[in-house]
Amino acid sequence: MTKGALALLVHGGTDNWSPQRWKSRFDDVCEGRSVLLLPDASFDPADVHYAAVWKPHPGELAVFPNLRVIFNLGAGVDALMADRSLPDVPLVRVAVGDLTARMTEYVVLHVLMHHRQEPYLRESQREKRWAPKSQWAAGAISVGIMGLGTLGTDAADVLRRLGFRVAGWSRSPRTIDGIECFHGEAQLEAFLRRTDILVCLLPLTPQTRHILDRGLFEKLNRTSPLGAPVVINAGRGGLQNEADILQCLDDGTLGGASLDVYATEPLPADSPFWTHPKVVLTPHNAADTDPDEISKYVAQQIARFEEGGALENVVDRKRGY
Ligand code: NDP
Ligand code: OXD
Repeated sequence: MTKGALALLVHGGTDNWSPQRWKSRFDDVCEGRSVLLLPDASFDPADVHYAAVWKPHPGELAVFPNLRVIFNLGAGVDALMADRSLPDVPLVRVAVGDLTARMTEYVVLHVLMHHRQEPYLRESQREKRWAPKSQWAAGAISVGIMGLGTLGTDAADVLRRLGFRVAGWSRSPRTIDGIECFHGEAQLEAFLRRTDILVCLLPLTPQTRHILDRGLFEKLNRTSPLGAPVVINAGRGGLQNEADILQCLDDGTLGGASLDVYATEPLPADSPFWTHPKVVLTPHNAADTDPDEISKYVAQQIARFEEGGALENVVDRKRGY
């Protein structure tokens, strides 16, 4: 019996997202199954049983009458959830050790960068200024992580082991060794009041859109050795009110920001973020998806599913993540 085809739809991203590269990885791991690289492949839509996608255009997935599973090739599914014509089949997202480790590297790098006053030290170097500032222990800094899911939990654990006082905020109650856990809107303010460095690893949903705004920044702690609080957003650009971030950096409500994601990507050339002295900017590559790892992850899930096993990391469409 011929195996149902897998349609591959990849739009945009770093060179890691080269569609040809994904096609060759999927060809390697999908033995006996045709892998159709869209939009160029010629095919009968009825043959497609699986779709592996990154940022498909709205409506692109609605054309397959026999689709069984959609695999998102990244962790965040906001682009898919915005597609009103998305077929009503299980939607699987990425939650694998490789991606998690990359995000933890990003979070630890940026927390340490602000904690160790790197922006100031690099500026001193450029100006040939020998001007050490007093240094403090990690234990003097409270890091607060919004989103205690796959990514937030791992980053929290590594930061805790580095000596930071770590708390996290989630939708439902969580218990994690050594991490102060807060949840729900009722506990958000208490979480913010104790936070010096805020890390955002939330998914973008109707509930979280623009959550990072002036009202939230004003509740962060201002009495740490850092002086003003710092925000690090590697979730999604839609989580942040960008005008508020800029104003809060300029009036001192925030002391610095590390941003990996933006309302518009690629970030427009005239965005003030590019040149703002208090912004450490990266181009949405905090944690890139690795085609080798993820093609294997998808192929294994399909094999298990076809043997009657359960799919892992299925998105709850009602929650939106
Ligand atoms: P998970 O689904 O595992 O975790 C999401 C966390 O956010 C959970 O703890 C969840 O709470 C919490 N959450 C969701 N909605 C709310 C809410 N309304 N209020 C409070 N907490 C909420 O996701 P991941 O950790 O795998 O990924 C998080 C996000 O990171 C992705 O959605 C994606 O946008 C982004 N990402 C960015 C990358 C980059 O390179 N910049 C790379 C990969 C991912 P609960 O535990 O109760 O469910
Ligand atoms: C993801 C991403 O969601 O790369 O995986 O942003």
